[in-house]
Amino acid sequence: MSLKNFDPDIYEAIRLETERQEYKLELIASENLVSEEVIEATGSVLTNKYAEGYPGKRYYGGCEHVDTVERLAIERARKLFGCAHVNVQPHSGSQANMAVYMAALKPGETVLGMNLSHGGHLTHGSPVNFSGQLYNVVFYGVRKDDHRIDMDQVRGLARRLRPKMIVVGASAYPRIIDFKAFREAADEVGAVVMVDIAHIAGLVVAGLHPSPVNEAEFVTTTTHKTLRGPRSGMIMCREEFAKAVDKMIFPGIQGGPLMHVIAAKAVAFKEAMQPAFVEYQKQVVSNAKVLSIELMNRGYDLVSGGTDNHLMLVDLTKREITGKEAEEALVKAGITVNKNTIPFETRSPFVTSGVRIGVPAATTKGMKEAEMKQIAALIDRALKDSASEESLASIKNDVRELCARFPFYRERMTV
Ligand code: DSN
Repeated sequence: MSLKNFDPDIYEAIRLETERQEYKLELIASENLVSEEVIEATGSVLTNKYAEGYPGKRYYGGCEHVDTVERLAIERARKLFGCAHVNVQPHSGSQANMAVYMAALKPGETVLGMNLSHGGHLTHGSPVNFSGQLYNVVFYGVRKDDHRIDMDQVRGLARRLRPKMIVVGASAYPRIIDFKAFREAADEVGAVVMVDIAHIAGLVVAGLHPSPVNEAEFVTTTTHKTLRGPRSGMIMCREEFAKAVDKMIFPGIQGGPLMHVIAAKAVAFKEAMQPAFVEYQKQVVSNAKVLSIELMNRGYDLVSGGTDNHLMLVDLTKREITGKEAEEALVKAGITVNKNTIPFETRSPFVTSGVRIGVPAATTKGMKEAEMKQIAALIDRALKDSASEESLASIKNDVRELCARFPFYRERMTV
């Protein structure tokens, strides 16, 4: 029996979500659209298999084929990132980070992490997250004048507090991160470095952002953002930490690996090895640049005055609209973004003074510089006319027309 007949409610929700992804403009910086091949692997019978342990050393029989899958995923990831050891089992970025912390730190030890409201991440020490509850996390941030990471502050905190670990990486930072500078700051005080490249992993693979692999003991990532794989996580580390990391993922914090997702990661890594992937990432960077310039030309302030990567943060402080209102207006206009705190934020995280905009998904659909100019105009119209339901509905039609020119999951919609 098909899903459509057995469970029409779930079938319909999936169909509507496919339609949303097809006809709305996806500008959430952490999202992307995976290939049919990645979907096929994710939806495979590998979901049935228990494979606790690692290839060749499992706690269950019948693992010969999933061993092949996991070995390929590991081999491809090692080649792609040029790292010594890889664990492809983390179910998510959060679990990847948790495993590294628990492998390298004892509860209560001091860690430096980037302030969430300056662009950091929940798992880099936020008090509402396990990372902030288990460890003594002290935050560094960006400078007030140019919104670049304040390395003087990082060095100063490191010298004063002598942390065991410095966590590097961000979820809303539009500039290149200087991993070497963090390495030097850590070496001065004998700290280890963990870099979370979840947002920029695709750019790193394509050589469009420096790689932290030679600068950090640990590198973590999700696989579904610019890397364009299934929703999941991964850890890379130096050989000396391989055992500790593997033991912490399993049996430390996870049980059976999601072998269907590991297969999909392997497929995505193969895709990332193709020359077309580098071209895609170049287009991402170029699209972000054009969109940022077009927005600034329309009078919008961008945090740090622009972008070097796949995302930008619009600072709405001087406009009569909050991040929450902007998100709501844009969503009504068919443009999906998320409200976001900005550095030195004065509003609550539920309201915020910014919106984060990213181009990885739109670029995957084939949109280029010309479409970015169109998108800037659509965003501008929606923000200016946020109080008019009629205007927002008309922009939504224009967005639908734009998206209709870039079919991606069209065939799935007729299933
Ligand atoms: N929640 C992701 C993001 O949107 O950046 C990070 O985990």
